[in-house]
Amino acid sequence: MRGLIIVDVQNDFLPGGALAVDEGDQIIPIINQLQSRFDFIIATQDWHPENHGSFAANHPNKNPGEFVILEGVQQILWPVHCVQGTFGSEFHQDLNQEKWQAVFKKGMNPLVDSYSGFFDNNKKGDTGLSKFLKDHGVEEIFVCGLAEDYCVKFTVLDGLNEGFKVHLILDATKAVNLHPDDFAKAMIEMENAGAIITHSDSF
Ligand code: VGL
Ligand code: ZN
Repeated sequence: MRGLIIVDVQNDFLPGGALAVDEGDQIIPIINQLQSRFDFIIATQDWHPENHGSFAANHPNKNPGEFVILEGVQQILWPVHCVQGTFGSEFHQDLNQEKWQAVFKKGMNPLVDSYSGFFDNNKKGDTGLSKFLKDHGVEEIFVCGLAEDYCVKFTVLDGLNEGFKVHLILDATKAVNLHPDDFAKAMIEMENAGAIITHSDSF
């Protein structure tokens, strides 16, 4: 069976949000249309405690875009975003949630960031997504959402590692683009790892 994975379409990643992805809202109607073609849909949700180590505000004299070491691993710093229970952490109100089988929350451990919907960045914490998909007979996943160069990319790469056939839906994702070519670089990385790049009207 095939499944649709909607990554982090939350207010803080949309225009006006704390970590806004340019034109991120443009993918919402595309994702809603896509949902009508899937019987198995799950979403991921960035869900940080206030003291999360990826927030620049939690490190003295540090700004977003700078780096720290968290648990021995280099971590880029972000503005405070997707704090549990805040408006910014909610899914956008126009995103259809009716058919979702489950929501997988991530980023709760303050000591490690968690881009992928499967595992944290240290590959220690497991959200249970891989087992959930396998238990439901899902072998092929179609990934969309935000942001293409972070959470979408790492979800695609972990999905491939977990043995799924993975499609990235090109027109249903947008990048943060801290550097202007981040979108293209992430695309190449996913393709080289074995992802199939597709378009919402071509499958
Ligand atoms: C994300 C940066 C920090 C994402 C989440 O959803 O791509 N990016 N947290
Ligand atoms: Zn985050």
